[in-house]
Amino acid sequence: MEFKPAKFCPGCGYPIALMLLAKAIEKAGLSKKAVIGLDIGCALLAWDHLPINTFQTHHGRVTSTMLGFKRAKPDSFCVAVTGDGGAYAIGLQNLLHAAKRDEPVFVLVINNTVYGMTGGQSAPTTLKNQKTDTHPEGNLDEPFFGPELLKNLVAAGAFLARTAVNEPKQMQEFFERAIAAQKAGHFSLLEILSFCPTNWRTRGAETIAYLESLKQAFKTGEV
Ligand SMILES: Cc1ncc(C[n+]2csc(CCOP(=O)(O)OP(=O)(O)O)c2C)c(N)n1
Ligand code: SF4
Ligand SMILES: [Mg+2]
Repeated sequence: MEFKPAKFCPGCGYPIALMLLAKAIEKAGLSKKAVIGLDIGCALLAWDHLPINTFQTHHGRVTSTMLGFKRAKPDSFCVAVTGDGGAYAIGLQNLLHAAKRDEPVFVLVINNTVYGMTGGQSAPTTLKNQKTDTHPEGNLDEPFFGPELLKNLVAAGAFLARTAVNEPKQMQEFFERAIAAQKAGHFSLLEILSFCPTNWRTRGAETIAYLESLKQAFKTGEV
């Protein structure tokens, strides 16, 4: 499996998650049937990174675009890749209804706790007291827990989970679970806590420590 050079910042978590996603798709024999939608945000930097067909969609509209594709081509494997802002702010309405209707799409949320592409503004996932460009004295709100919010909406058979880019085994297992959910006709959402050293203004080990600190607030595992 060949990947074109990534356009992400050095140390970004996106290419780690995307590489494991592509490998899980290949392992499941779905490389030809898979279609990946990329929301606006740093997800769009993956447009020619993977040897898998991709769509570029509008900000917050990747879930609805990919569920439309799935309805048109039911034998495809549809993935909607989005940032936390795209999923839980501008795209929340689309996401809630797709989950409630048990649409057979896989939503992959890369949660870096900020609006990464636009310069590190606060997002719904920004932690209380976290300093961002728009909250230099610290965010005032509690963060938003996407998979937990969907829990009471989804049908039996849907898959909801959270992991982190430095948990490759769990990521691999959850990709397999999400693929199985779509094969069985169900919705799935996996949130991956991900490095954004550019906007966190961290370097090296500091970046890993910051991701580890996020796990205190955002519990990993199946929801
Ligand atoms: C309708 C619309 N509103 C705002 C924007 C500007 N915009 C582009 S990316 C982005 C935020 C992306 O944040 P997130 O979804 O968390 O993705 P990340 O870049 O962090 O991976 C915003 C607000 C846009 N492109 N379209
Ligand atoms: S801004 Fe953050 S999320 Fe975007 S490419 Fe750079 S490190 Fe990755
Ligand atoms: Mg983000």
